[in-house]
Amino acid sequence: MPEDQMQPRRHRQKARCPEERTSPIAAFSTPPSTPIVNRSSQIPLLLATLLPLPAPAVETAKFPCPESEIARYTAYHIKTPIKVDGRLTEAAWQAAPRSPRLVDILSGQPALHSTHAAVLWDDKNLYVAYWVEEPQVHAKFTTNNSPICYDNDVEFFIAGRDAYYEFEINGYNTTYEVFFIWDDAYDKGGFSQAREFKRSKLVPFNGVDFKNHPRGGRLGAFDWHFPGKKTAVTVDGTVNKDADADRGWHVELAFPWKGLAWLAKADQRALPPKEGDVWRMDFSRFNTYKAPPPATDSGGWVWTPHRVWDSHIPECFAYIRFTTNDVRKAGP
Ligand SMILES: [Ca+2]
Ligand SMILES: [Ca+2]
Repeated sequence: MPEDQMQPRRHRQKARCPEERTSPIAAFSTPPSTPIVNRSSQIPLLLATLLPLPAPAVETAKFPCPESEIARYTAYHIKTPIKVDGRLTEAAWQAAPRSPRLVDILSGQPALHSTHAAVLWDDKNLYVAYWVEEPQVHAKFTTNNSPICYDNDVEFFIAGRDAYYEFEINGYNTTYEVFFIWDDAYDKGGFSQAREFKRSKLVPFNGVDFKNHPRGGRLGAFDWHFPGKKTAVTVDGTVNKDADADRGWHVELAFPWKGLAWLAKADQRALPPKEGDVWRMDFSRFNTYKAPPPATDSGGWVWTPHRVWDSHIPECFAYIRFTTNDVRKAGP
């Protein structure tokens, strides 16, 4: 691609990683620069504070993402397991409903490049796929649990009632993961009794830009690894070589249901899920570059806009409803 047609690549201007301010991993991090304040996104919160609203509306207004914008998706069952090789060539992936093109996390406006996600499941695993359009594939980190949020990455969050799991991956199939427990559930939910969540190993976390979560703070297990997960990436193009034009990259993930036991515990969710069960999940992509003006690109693209620079709001995650119907019954 000629130089003048390339999108400018620059580092994001804003802190995003939870570990940046809280964990020992912060040693990796670049110093946060002056935050970009998205004033328009703060107006609904301000109004919610000032206006007397009926109870249900107040409940909704606690969170920056309007309930009406939150995506709803049906995840279909499959009988033949997915081969986690980064190639989304399975008939099941072709038949699975795909998310709309991801939008800007703050504005909800269409993003510069297309990104789509899909979810499938069988009795052993939850499967997630991403189709990532990227004319210049870049990746930096090659060691797992490096601060992938400073790379171009794809992210997946899944929430239980009292905890949630964060997963990030770059074009080199390098991953980063954290398990977050809500403070109020740490003792009540039995987490404090588990060796893997020993208090001395956990790091307090209070959100990125949404620091007034009604539920308060979280405790992050930054050394927690999802047991048995499989991840794969294929790149359609060349990594870190900008003389050519790439098509993008594909991400294929499998998370064994048994690894979700801590998320399912609080409200005794079935693993694997039952017909009609709903889990909250977030699907996003963060870039080290932004679309040039006049676009207002925050550099973070999501399925459901959060309307604030913060992925860590389970109440803004998409509603993923599981059906035992085979994916071949999925509509167009
Ligand atoms: Ca595959
Ligand atoms: Ca390239």
